[in-house]
Amino acid sequence: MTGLIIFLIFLLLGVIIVQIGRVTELAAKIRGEEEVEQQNTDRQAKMMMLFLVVFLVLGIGSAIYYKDVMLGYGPLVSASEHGGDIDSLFNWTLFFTGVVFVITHILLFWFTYKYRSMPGRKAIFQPHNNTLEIIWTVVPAVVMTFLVVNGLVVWNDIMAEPEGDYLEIEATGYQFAWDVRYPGADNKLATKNFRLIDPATNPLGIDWSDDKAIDDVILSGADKIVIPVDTTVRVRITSKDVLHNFYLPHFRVKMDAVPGLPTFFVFKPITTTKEFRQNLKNYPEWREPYEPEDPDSKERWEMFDYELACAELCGKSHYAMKRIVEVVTREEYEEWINEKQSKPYYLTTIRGTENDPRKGQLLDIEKKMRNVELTSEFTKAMESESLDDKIINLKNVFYNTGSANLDNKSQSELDKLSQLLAQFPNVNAELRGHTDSVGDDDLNFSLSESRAGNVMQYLLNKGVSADRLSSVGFGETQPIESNDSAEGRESNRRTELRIISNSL
Ligand SMILES: [Cu+2]
Repeated sequence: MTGLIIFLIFLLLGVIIVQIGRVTELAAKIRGEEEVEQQNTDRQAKMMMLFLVVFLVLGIGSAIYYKDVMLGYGPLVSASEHGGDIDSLFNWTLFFTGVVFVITHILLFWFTYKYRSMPGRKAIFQPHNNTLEIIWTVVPAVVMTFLVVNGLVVWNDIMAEPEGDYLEIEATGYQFAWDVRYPGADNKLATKNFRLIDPATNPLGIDWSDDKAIDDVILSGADKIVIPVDTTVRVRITSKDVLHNFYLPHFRVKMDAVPGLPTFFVFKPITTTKEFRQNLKNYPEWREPYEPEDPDSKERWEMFDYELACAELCGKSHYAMKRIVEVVTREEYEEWINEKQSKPYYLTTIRGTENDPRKGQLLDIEKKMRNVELTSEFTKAMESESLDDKIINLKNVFYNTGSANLDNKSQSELDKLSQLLAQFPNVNAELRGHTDSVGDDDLNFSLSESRAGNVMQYLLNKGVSADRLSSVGFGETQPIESNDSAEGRESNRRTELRIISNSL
């Protein structure tokens, strides 16, 4: 309906213009061409002047009126360290081009008015003027040099490789999301190779044989990027399909994500999301309800978030690449990243699969994680009354196949266990061996017995006193899973520690 009305309005306007033209033509015939021509020229010259005034007043007025919604003005000050420099570049450029724009437009329209055609007035023909040529070459050259040199200085400053400590993360754009990678405890990102890309198991093409890959955190299709305040952040920016652009408007960060050509941007956030919201609160327009229809709506400042936007038209769902960027204190960041680092991508998705180059090894990070887990299982077993809790499955105790000899990999778990036993000298414990159902029952029974015995011997050698420990073998009599599958049998072949008494 609105479309139809707009169409009719334009149609009417067209008709009116045509009609005015006809009337003017008729009037010209009646009054004589020249006189009408002169009247037209006068009218148009005055209209030009009116246009100039309205245009300048509206243009400059709206810029001032809306300045608080523009980056760099009002509440939208830069949230990064270098952002102020970029804002100042913009302001210098705006100043020079603005001044020139206003002056040239006043002159342009004023001249069309002042030098409009008049009876008896003749234009001067001026083929060349050296002074004028020099002025309009030198002035722009000086201004341009100032702007370009200033821009280069700022650019080199911003694009310099960071000195000292920094956090490096990686953003990989694709239609239509971002995969974000954080380094693990080593603070280093693993190398990638596009030949290793596999949509199902390795969407980023990470080289799993690189030890730096073990603890990398991958947020696939990340809905949020969290970064610590007052920390230099270097973002590696890449793309897997078409051109994207990594744009953080509030931080004045903007860089193309180019397939096959890694780019980067270094910046330092200086305002946390919470601080930024508090600042917005000082502006009345930000205190309006976020959902005007909803009486319980929060105010706009409360809903504010920094955003990551793709600033390159990359396809039909280009808009869907918008993400939240949260700047938090260092403590909050530590908490967040520790939680993510507790389940790195490699350990949760690649470990033990055919793509795992470290099959059969026990990794340092796994030992560390197991030590933490074992400690908590051990303390729980001491405090709990339930028999289930009192029995701890010694997950990382392994034997050579078909023999009772301990595999070297078991060392870490058993050393931790002996430490715990030393730390809690009132705890007595029983070691319990189990096998799967394959093979002769009696042999399994004696195998389980000697395996438990070997574990006990290891602990005794570590200095645990003999009167605190005992060992027993159960053979295949106590399966915890079905013996029909290989995984089930693997779970059934196990050694346990049962806390017997905690005579405090
Ligand atoms: Cu995009």
